[in-house]
Amino acid sequence: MRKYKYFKELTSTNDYLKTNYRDLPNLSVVVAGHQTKGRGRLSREWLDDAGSILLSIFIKPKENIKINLIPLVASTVVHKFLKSYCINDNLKIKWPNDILLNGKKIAGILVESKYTNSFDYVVVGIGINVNTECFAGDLIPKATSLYLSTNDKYDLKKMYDELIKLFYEEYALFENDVFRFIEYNRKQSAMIGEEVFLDIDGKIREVEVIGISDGGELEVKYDGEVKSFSSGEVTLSKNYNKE
Ligand code: BT5
Repeated sequence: MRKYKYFKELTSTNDYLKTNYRDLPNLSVVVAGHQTKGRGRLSREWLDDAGSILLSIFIKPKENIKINLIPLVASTVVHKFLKSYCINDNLKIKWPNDILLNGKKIAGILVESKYTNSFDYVVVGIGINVNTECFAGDLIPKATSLYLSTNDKYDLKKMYDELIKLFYEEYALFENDVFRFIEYNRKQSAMIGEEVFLDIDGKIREVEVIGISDGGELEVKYDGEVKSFSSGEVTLSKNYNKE
């Protein structure tokens, strides 16, 4: 069984690792019962309750690692993990960091890194709605949980152990073979072949998603041209004005 540091409450598990990474061994994991400032990308909020999985993993990457592909490893892990709990449901990866269950968001991933002369850290944060019974406000139509989908409640501690074990296994594979993760993301993508709205520097454009590049970028077609975007650059949605 894997060891992790548990806190009843943190501002954010990602922030904890970003502050303390100097004192921690590679692949350290931190788990929180609740986050007071849980974050998504671009300063968005990540909300939780007592039924949420909230964890972050600290990676001190080896020299030759393709950092840009780590989000694809994380989405592969979370997708595989959840698939074992809802075999018959429609579970898809929305590039780069959302997992959608029957079209609604069940998990989000936030990968952050710091580079000085080499990478000081990559922090992979994962939030999964497990036993959450209901959502509030604008999350009602777009968020879901395992409980809401399967009507079962789950043992979070057991799930943390499984998820961390799976992450370690897949990350070890990634160090030798990145391509399987690109392929997995292509196969499980909710977006490839879809017309979606892309927020590019504050401008909304309707584009067709063509694929995911070997560098982990999203390839889209608009104005008759194919362009690639990295995860930091764009937000995409199936409906205008929604994330
Ligand atoms: C994400 O950002 O989806 C990444 C979320 C990562 C959360 C984990 S929890 C552990 C670690 N510590 C942190 O502080 N963060 C990580 P993004 O794609 O920007 O999506 C954020 C948006 O998702 C929000 O603006 C809401 O619309 C929506 N949202 C917030 N909480 C949600 C929830 N519990 N379930 C589904 N959607 C949610």
